[in-house]
Amino acid sequence: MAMMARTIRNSASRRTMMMSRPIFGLRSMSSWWKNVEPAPKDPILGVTEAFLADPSPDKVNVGVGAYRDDNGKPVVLDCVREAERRIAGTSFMEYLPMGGSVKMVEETLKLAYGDNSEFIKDKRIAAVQSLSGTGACRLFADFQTRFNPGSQIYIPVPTWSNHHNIWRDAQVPQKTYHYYHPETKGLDFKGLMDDVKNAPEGSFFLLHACAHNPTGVDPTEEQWREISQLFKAKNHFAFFDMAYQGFASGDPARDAKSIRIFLEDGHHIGISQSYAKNMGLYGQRVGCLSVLCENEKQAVTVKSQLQQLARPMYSNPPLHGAQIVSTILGDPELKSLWLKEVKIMADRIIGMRTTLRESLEKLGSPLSWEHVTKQIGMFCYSGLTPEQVDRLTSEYHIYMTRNGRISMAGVTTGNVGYLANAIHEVTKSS
Ligand code: KET
Repeated sequence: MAMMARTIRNSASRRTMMMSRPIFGLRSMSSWWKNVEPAPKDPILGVTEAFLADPSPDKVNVGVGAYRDDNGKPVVLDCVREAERRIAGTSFMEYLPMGGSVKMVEETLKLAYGDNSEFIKDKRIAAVQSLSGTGACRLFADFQTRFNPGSQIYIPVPTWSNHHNIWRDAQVPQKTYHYYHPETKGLDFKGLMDDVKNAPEGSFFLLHACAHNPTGVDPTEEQWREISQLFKAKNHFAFFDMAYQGFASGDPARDAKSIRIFLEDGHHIGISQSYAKNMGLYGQRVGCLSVLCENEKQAVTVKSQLQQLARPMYSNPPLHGAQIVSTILGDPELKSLWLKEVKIMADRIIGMRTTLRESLEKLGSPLSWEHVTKQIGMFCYSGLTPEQVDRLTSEYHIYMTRNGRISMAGVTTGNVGYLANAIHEVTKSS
């Protein structure tokens, strides 16, 4: 009895003690995230946020690279609708393997390496389904840092802003190489070649396979050959980000030319592929990371490590988008419908480039807008300054990234005149 009383008294006094030192507990609970500062707005996706928040009926979004039809509406391709109809009956909800859909990956490799690629036949490619192009780049960056610790990545100036975030978060130090020449609004080929030459032997380089983002400037076939030769001489590793296959020429096979040149020259390359743009599967997050290896044995080993990286991050990739892709590419009829639809998207953009340039010229702009039609792919690197972009947004409700990049995929017959007029107004005195 006495012992029980003592126990009660003890636990009561312990409770009082805990209550009398709450400051420690409370303070730590309320200050878990005290040191967290607000993250800076993303230079691309932040533009979409600002656009959505603007109530103006005149507003135009030429920020993010997402294709719109001529009415400014997002597009679901007919081949995708048909693939979804075919999949609907199957209702398959199982996990995919860590490396994703084998069928989707097989078809995806053919697009990059070629239908009759000897590397595919010889099983020399380690490849996994990725969380779209971003996920493929990130998985590669993590692979690079794990198996080549201390190595750097050479990134073009300028580039897609997220490249910097991706390799930063993977703890890979970044170097840059010359790419764009602001005066000629074309490729700085000499600067690029010098940087490739001066980089330490065996460096990693990030290359845009086609339709360079944000400049819309690609090397010619001849220049790619020279770049490839110099990479060979320097023993550099080429990692190709191919987010816009089909958007440069309208033909995915032609757009893979840079990659095919490197393959012919015997490079062991890496490739990030994405179906966000060329199949309009933005939100499905379906893509592929591949690494060409010395032989089948090495490819099996490398793939096992890529899967090992994926497992603790997201375990395995999503299923539905992969099913759409493999249904389309695995059926000759659907595949040719897809190729037609890619060409329609690319051609609409090319048409809008001509109309935008002509509209600016008709308005009597004192500047040259030749680069609008010379550049290729989804973007026009307009040459507008950040201040001019700010004026476009505040005075005309036109939203684009502050580096002056116009997503031509958001330009339509309905808004091109308004856009040209606004650009003319903010540039005519410069
Ligand atoms: N690489 C490049 C060069 C690229 O422009 C993008 C997307 C991606 C990869 C990644 O796409 P994903 O959706 O992960 O397959 N660029 C557009 C969208 C974005 O910024 O996320 C853009 O530049 O607007």
